[in-house]
Amino acid sequence: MAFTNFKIVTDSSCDLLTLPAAPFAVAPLKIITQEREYRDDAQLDVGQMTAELAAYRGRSSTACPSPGDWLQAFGDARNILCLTITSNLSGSHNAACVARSQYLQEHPDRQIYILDSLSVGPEMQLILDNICSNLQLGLSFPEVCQAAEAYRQHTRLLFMLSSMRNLANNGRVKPLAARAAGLLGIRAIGRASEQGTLEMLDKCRGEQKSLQALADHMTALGYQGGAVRIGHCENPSAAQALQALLTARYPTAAVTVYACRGLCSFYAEPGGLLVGFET
Ligand code: X90
Repeated sequence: MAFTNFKIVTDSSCDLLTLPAAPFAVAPLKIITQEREYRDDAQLDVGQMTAELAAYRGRSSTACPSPGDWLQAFGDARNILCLTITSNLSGSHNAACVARSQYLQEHPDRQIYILDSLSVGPEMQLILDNICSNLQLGLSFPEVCQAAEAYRQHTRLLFMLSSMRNLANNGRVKPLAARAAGLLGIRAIGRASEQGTLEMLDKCRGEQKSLQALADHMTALGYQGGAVRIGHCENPSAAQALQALLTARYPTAAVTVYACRGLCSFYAEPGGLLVGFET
């Protein structure tokens, strides 16, 4: 590594627990019911949480990391690149900015660059990958930050959801938009808008048609066969089917599939897919 004391810090909406290239820390979000609180960290049993939520009838919500949680994740690093979930759906980005002010008051010689992903999950992972490879190439701190800003202009996020109940109940989408996804057999397809909000694109009947539609929307948004990350909530078969579809259509496609962690599982709900890709 070209410089010491570099740290990548993010919140748990990125679905990652470790990162190979640099010191890494995650500020956890929380999933809250009237019965208990789930901390979205390495100790969380995501399968158990999903099962408990499926049987639960009360209210449930989420909470972003506090400035204190962010400060803890910053630790004692001199150069910090901090990537957050979209500031338009969560207070996480704002809390990170508050933590930065506090941190710089105590350590005026240090640097914290906060990058608003305007997205979530798999698109954040692509940005983190870009940061890691530029670190390995030996770019300087400002160069790595600038490259990540530029790279972010060439990544997108699509989703396919069987239910948008948790999104609607927590005010992240209008109830009317969420209604279609609640109907039996209907999948809602949408994307993260340029402003980092949820934007509906399509309603499809059946999984096969929905996956075709996802691939078509990717093409329409400028996908040309680059990197893709597919995060799923309890739906590895749909994620793999989309992976197969994409590699058949784009021989150069580099597609990886993973299971969402807590925050994304809560909002994507069982069956949901999140797709981050390069354009
Ligand atoms: O601060 C908090 O409590 C967290 C709130 C997060 C709300 C949105 C999470 C979305 C997770 C669901 C579908 C993708 C939507 C993409 C829009 C940017 C994933």
